[in-house]
Amino acid sequence: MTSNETRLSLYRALVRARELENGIISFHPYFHSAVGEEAVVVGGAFGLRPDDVYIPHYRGALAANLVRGASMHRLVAGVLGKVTAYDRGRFFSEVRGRAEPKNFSTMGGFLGTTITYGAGAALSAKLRKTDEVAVVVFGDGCANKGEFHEALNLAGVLKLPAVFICQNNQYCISMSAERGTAGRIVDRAIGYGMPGIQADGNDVEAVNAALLQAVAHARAGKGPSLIDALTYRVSGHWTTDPAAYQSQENRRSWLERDPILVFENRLKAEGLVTDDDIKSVHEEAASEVTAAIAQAKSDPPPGPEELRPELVYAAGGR
Ligand SMILES: Cc1ncc(C[n+]2csc(CCOP(=O)(O)OP(=O)(O)O)c2C)c(N)n1
Ligand SMILES: [Mg+2]
Repeated sequence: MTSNETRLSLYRALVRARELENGIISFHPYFHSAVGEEAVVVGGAFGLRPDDVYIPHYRGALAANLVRGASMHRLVAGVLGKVTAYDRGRFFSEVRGRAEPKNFSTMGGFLGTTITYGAGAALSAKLRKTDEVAVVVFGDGCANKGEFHEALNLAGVLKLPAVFICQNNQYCISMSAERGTAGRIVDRAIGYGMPGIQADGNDVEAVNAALLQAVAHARAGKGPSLIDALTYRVSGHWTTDPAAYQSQENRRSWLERDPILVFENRLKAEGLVTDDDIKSVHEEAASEVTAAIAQAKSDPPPGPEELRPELVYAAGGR
């Protein structure tokens, strides 16, 4: 049974993720926003041990970094390509940056490949005879690539301590799941001999419960799991995409089940928070974001000395 204290920190993590997403959206024309999908991002990372490996989906990577303990300022500096970023501003992108030198993979632009990194990290944990778990999050579009099948087959055969989480927002750029995805992603778990969990991707507690169940399974040496966290991309593929190819009605109905509203309504109904508490959690997170953006904007860009490879490796960058 999760304590109310833990549930409230999960709530704060969810709001912090939303405020950070909104902060980046306010100035970034090509941000691949995870607004509306934070329950998968936060619920899929919350409660892991520091020595567990976490490999993010590119959409939501910043928020996942926060959950893993990264500095908000340094993450925003990464988006702006400033020298104070985790990678010292060498590759500016919204999805770079890491919490610590260990156990948080950065992203490449070649999607799908990270699913195999998840199997690889889990194989490493097993070969080193640890009880570490590797968690990898990827989109529904990525789940239709060869790497998904290779990674799940390997993990299934070798009973690797991996948790595969599909951030299923039902879109792959402009292609809807009806056009691009055969069957239900969760059902693919059977083919690879692992449990499949269908989670409500707009309910952070449901996603987190699925994560913790899958992690316990993996830690006990029972092998991998696949979590299909069903949500919806309520924004364009990136900030300035009007997403005219989406049905407005569909979008509206998912917006009514916004993950923040879902959790706030539950916490209020249980008497755990008041409207005033909610307001102050949002205000606190929003002012943290404003300060992080202001600080990162005034930071310097990397100088030519950053081109020296030995500095890059010393900084833990690539
Ligand atoms: C190997 C590869 N193919 C194509 C792309 C172009 N691309 C960028 S984002 C994206 C959509 C991915 O869809 P999904 O996995 O569902 O993630 P989402 O954007 O919905 O979060 C594509 C196809 C890419 N980056 N890498
Ligand atoms: Mg998608």
